[in-house]
Amino acid sequence: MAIDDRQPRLNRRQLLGTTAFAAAAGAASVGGALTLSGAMATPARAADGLAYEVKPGELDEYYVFVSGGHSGEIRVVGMPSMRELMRIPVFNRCSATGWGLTNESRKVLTEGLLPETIEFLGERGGIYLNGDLHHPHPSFTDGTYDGRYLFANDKANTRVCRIRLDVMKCDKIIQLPNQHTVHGLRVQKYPKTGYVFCNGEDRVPIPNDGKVLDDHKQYHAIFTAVDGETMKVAWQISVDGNLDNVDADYQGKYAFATCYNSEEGVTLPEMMASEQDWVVVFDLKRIEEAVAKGEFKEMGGVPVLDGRHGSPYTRYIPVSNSPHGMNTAPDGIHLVANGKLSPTVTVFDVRTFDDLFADKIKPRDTVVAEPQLGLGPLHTAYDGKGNAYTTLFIDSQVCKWNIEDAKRAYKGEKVDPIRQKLDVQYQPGHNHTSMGQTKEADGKWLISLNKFSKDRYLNVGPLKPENDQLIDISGDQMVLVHDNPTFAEPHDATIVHNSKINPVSTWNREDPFFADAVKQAKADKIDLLSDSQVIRDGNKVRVYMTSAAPAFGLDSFNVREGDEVTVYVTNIDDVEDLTHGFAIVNYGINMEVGPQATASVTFKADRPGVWWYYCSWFCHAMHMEMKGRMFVEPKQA
Ligand code: RUQ
Ligand code: CUA
Repeated sequence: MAIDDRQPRLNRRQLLGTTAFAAAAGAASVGGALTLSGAMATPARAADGLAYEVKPGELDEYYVFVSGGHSGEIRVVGMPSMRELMRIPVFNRCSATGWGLTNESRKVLTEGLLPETIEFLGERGGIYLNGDLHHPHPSFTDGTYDGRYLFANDKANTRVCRIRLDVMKCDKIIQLPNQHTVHGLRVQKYPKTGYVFCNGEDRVPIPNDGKVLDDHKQYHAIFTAVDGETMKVAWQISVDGNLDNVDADYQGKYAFATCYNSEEGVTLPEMMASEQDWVVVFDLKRIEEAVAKGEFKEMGGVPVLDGRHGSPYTRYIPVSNSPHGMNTAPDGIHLVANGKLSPTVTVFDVRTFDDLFADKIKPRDTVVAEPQLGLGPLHTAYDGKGNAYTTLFIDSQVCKWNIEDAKRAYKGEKVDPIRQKLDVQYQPGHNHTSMGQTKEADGKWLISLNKFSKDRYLNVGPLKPENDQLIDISGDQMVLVHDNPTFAEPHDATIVHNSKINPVSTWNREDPFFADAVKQAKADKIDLLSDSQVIRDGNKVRVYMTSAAPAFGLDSFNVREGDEVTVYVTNIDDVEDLTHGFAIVNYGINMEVGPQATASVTFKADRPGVWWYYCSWFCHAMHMEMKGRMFVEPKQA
């Protein structure tokens, strides 16, 4: 159905009449409801709204770290311009930077894999080619971002990564044992990160070696705490149900996760059978004490506790069927579990959790509000002024509501907590406010990460982009100011004030990222900053060369067919933004070599002949001339 934006459109509610009918339509066919959920006339921008145009040469006020979804990467976006500033390859391979090809990146991609995965990937090139990155979250100190690291999950291959924010490169990836997928990921906010909390979504037998197959009573879901400093698993705990999203408090005492499939079924009807699922709360101190006292089973080389019903380490709080997002408010008190299949969100007061664990109150006594917001609440963001913003997936709206009013209504007062509903285009998942996941929420901006863009952009074929929208929340009313297409696909994002992040412009020669290359050069008595030389070591050949615009240290080098060749390129330019690349024609090789960095790549010289190598970054007026030849001498017959 073609939509003509110049024609006034029917509001879906006017068309469908009742919410119940809309619910039925939404449940029966999201796609059907979608075509009707067009934008109402975009409200004029409030006269006192925030400036969102960032003029040429001006800098954005915020960094946004946006999940690249099943592209496997992180994207760094400036806000409010929403310009994409950089991509950080993580779980994917990257043709531009050589991520997945260079020795430095392959070390990151392989050193944290489980032994059985290394075996499994043996004939598959040794690395996973895909990842599904959902939740990027920066490290905290004292309830706010400290600019050290960004952590994220790979749902597809059960991995957790760490990105160094000083160089904006991934420096660690680990794969979690016992667990099957990592979905929700959040970090400890206080006193610091600390733990990275990883929700195991799917339930499988442990060990998952084929002895148990269809007997799903023997499946387990696992919650993992990774130590963000060492990137090692600190502990794991088994739970009932499938874990979805997670968050942590501002006190450093609890983590909490939404669970669906309390039925522990394996088919859709089984998973949806019961009216209620739950939020599971983890008592971090009790878990740490138990680990310290050795009260765990070691499985897959890590301590695993039993956190299922009746465990001293967990409490299960019933909420409506299939809750999704879990979001801690910047006030340090309230947490919201988002209903997804229920039109409600459930608000907890974290101060009640001590009594809950002391068994002085019942699980539902922790609930202080449960406002009904609309259809398909998925995630909630906050402005630090007492208001919450919840995405309504089925309604294609953001609902702004007031936490105190929701609490009063829960107590029976006649107040409506809902402040405004704004149409977004379309089907929002996550949403985020500026600094809103810290105690420094500033209430200026909201982004709505929408799963569908439909008619918002020029048609690019059957696969449409997703749509990130920027909303000014500084005034009483939310005002939509910008649309921004994104590629598969926006899940989650974190909005960080630019004062928190301080990246370097050139690499430090002592950087651990290429320490192996420096060590090897030292063993070969090579000074990487000045020497360009070929070292032969049996059929292993190490080619060292500098790169300084517009020339490599070697015009040519010789190897023999069948040699295992490692080329180390050191960019000795000490100039901001002077990156070189190193590509070998028809050998499938290209890599980034940043200013003052060393990068290396290893390959088999199995094609005799003349092979030009060239610089792939346009670095100089004579960039085209920055090249040389690799001579591969044929084997003597
Ligand atoms: S989840 S759309 Cu993967 Cu973050 Cu909610
Ligand atoms: Cu160096 Cu182009």
